[in-house]
Amino acid sequence: MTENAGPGTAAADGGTGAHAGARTRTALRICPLCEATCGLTVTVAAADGGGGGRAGRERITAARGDRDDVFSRGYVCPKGALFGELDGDPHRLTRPLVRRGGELRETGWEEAFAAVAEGLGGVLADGDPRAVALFLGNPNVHTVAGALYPPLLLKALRTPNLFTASTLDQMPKHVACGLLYGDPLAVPVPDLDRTDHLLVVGANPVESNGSLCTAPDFPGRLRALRRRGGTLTVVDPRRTRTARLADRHVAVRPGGDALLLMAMVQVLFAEDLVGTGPAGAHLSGVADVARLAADFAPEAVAEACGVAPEEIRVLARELAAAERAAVYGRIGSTAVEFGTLASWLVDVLNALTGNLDRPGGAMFPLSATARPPRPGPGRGFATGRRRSRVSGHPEVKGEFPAAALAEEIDTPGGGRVRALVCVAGNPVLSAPDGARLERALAGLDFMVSVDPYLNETSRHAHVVLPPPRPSRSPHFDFSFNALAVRNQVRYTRPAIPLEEGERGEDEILARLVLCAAGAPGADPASVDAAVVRQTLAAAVADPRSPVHGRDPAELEGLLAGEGGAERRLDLMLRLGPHGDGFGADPDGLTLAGLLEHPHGIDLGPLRPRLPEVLRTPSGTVELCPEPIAADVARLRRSLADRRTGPGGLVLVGRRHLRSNNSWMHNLPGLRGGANRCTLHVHPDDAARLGLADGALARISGDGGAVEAPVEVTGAVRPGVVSLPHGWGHDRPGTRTPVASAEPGANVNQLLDGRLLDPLSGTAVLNGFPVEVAPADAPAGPSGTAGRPRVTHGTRHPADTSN
Ligand SMILES: Nc1nc2c(c(=O)[nH]1)N[C@H]1C(S)=C(S)[C@@H](COP(=O)(O)OP(=O)(O)OC[C@H]3O[C@@H](n4cnc5c(=O)[nH]c(N)nc54)[C@H](O)[C@@H]3O)O[C@H]1N2
Ligand SMILES: Nc1nc2c(c(=O)[nH]1)N[C@H]1C(S)=C(S)[C@@H](COP(=O)(O)OP(=O)(O)OC[C@H]3O[C@@H](n4cnc5c(=O)[nH]c(N)nc54)[C@H](O)[C@@H]3O)O[C@H]1N2
Ligand code: SF4
Ligand SMILES: [Mo]
Repeated sequence: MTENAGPGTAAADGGTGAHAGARTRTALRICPLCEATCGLTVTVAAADGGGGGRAGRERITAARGDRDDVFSRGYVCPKGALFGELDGDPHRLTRPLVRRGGELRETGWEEAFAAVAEGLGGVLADGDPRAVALFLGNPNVHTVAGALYPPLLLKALRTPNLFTASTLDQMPKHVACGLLYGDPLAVPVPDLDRTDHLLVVGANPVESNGSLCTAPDFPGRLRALRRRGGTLTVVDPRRTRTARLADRHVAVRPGGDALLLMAMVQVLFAEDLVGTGPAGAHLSGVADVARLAADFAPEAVAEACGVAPEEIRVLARELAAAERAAVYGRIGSTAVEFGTLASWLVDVLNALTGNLDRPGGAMFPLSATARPPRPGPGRGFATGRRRSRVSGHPEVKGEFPAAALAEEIDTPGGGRVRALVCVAGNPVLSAPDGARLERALAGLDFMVSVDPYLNETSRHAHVVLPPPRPSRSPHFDFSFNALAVRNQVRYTRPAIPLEEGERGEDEILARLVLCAAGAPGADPASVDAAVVRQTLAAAVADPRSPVHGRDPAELEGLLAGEGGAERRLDLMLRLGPHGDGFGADPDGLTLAGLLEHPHGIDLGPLRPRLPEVLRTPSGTVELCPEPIAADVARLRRSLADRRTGPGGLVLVGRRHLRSNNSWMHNLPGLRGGANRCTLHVHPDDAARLGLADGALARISGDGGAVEAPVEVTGAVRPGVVSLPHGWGHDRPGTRTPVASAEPGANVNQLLDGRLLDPLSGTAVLNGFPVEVAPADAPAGPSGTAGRPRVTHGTRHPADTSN
């Protein structure tokens, strides 16, 4: 039996895309490329086309949607369809790189881990754990290893210096949910398939395929909503593809959402439209919210948020009138100046209109690997248990702002970060002021990157450890099942076994854990074994656990799975809310049972979960938490004091369907067309500023300046320009030639890292002030002279480092 043989996985296939006569088979693989988690059927062929079929030579020649997948039902997007190209990218690293004499050279794994043990060990030997920082990038939420090992790595490093992509993304939502529900991971999602009215705030799921809301074929689900007579409203300063599907598009002024949503709350109270519904019994602080919102009548906010008072009233009335409605916010509501307030208001609106925790509203999914709920009051959620060394940023969910990583490295003094472990991250492009971060990285005593590419960030590492191609990794959605619009569980084993000379990312990360723990020579399996033993010891001691009082050694013996990661998955499934409890519920989930269902197991529609999700001290949904109420003063100030650049311009980002953050620009099949790094400018602004379509514009911000071709389009609101992120592939020393051939500009160079949402430490990546001028024009009177000038195509100081 091949590794992932199962019904429908081992059949010979027509040989789509394979050489004539080549032996092919199909396999199942959940797509790891975005949060939609579509099931794919991939065609696997021997690369040499011969009959040898040596496992090490296999490759993916085609991918299509798995029609039998219980959740995605055959859906696939252009990225998923190109899974084979992505998987087979010849520029992926296949062997570790170690820096010797200033140059990164391919080595064997033992030599690479020895270099990590030495480099990391050298810094750790000084006895100050603060000297090592950990950066975790986005793909960690898309891999099994990224879910299972980073917490252990952090623990072994004992460092307070954790930085992740969350503070470039959704941290405001975690803070809002932490304060509201007592658990930052209790994030309600719109019950997409049953709602009658969806209000989308700052999300473009038709391009992004959805985020903090896992829903394969999000666009199809939006169309279905409209077909069943429901309505879709989109709040976005750009007329996006999602906005074009909508009944109503509200072109809010960037950063104005908190004002807009606050005014909607004011209208609900003023017009007596509040009706908290079934969740009402669990809410506290409703009257306090009314008091907070009182100053924010539509007339008071209209100018600042750019939405007419009457339109704000209509938005509130429609939300209140809908039988079942949900408000859903994403990047445009989080990575903004008032991200936590806006994220909080999204849930407040759901609660006040009776839509929190009811079918068709905003609901809490229940993942199969969730820890069993603990009813009753909890300890609540707080931030600021410690402060970052340089700027004194409060810790949030154990993290400091990604925007502060550079200063923690380049600012002298005790506790300075001297070594970095970077797992699946490219902060040089994804975080503010990459030029400064690059200079900082170049000065580290030691850096290790776990990354399949030699890119803008990993090029600074002393050791690069490449994970295998996704076809050779297993897939389970530890994160996204907890954000899915339907409860379901799916697991796919690697479609192709590891080649000789490859290491699974589980093994790579387990060995990093051992290096961090000062035991580099220990068996990586011991890392998983320790977790299993600790988890079982806690479970048998817990009176609420189905295994209370049982013998942990016996339970350990019952675990199935090939390797430590699978055994841990089995353990989590069996102790999870749908699990078999090691026999307590013979029909419950186990890994073995799940493997018998290669297309997944549907666990039904979302169900109301209040109050079991609550961990607040009061045991209620605390609708008006103190830190939020305090931040409203800042919101009030913004009514008078709007932040724009000299020409009245602010910049927002955008995503393209055939891209993903910084790391898919090296695939020819995903390049070109509209997926380009151009500056969208409204025709009025273009005329005013003398910007011709296709001409190069110079964009300046607090962190520097970049150049990009202008695309004049009515799709952006006047006063708003848009530049996508993840570009700027013009550094030397990378090994992504396709990306480098058309590098684009790094939008985050416009930021200096100081502009943050204070409650969450999240960088303001949308709605920040910029100045735009034709690239050949001299700097305007307001001038950017004296500021660092980093334009694409120009070598920065750090570029001389290798
Ligand atoms: N201006 C602006 N900036 C933004 C955003 C924005 O909207 N505007 N969006 C922000 C958001 S939402 C996010 S999530 C961040 C993302 O920030 P990052 O996570 O730092 O950036 P990515 O581009 O996702 O880089 C992921 C890295 O992981 C590597 N990788 C890919 N697959 C794997 C794998 O299987 N294993 C390992 N170990 N590595 C892998 C890639 O090669 C790449 O180096 O960017 C943020 N930056
Ligand atoms: N194809 C593709 N898919 C992706 C990604 C990708 O890079 N490409 N990245 C993945 C990641 S890491 C994430 S986090 C998700 C993000 O998922 P989404 O948030 O759905 O993605 P975006 O396309 O960035 O949508 C954000 C929208 O907010 C708008 N916006 C900007 N500022 C404001 C504002 O102040 N107010 C309002 N109301 N709107 C504003 C922007 O115009 C944009 O249309 O996508 C994921 N999926
Ligand atoms: S929407 Fe596309 S990229 Fe996202 S999981 Fe599905 S196939 Fe993959
Ligand atoms: Mo993200």
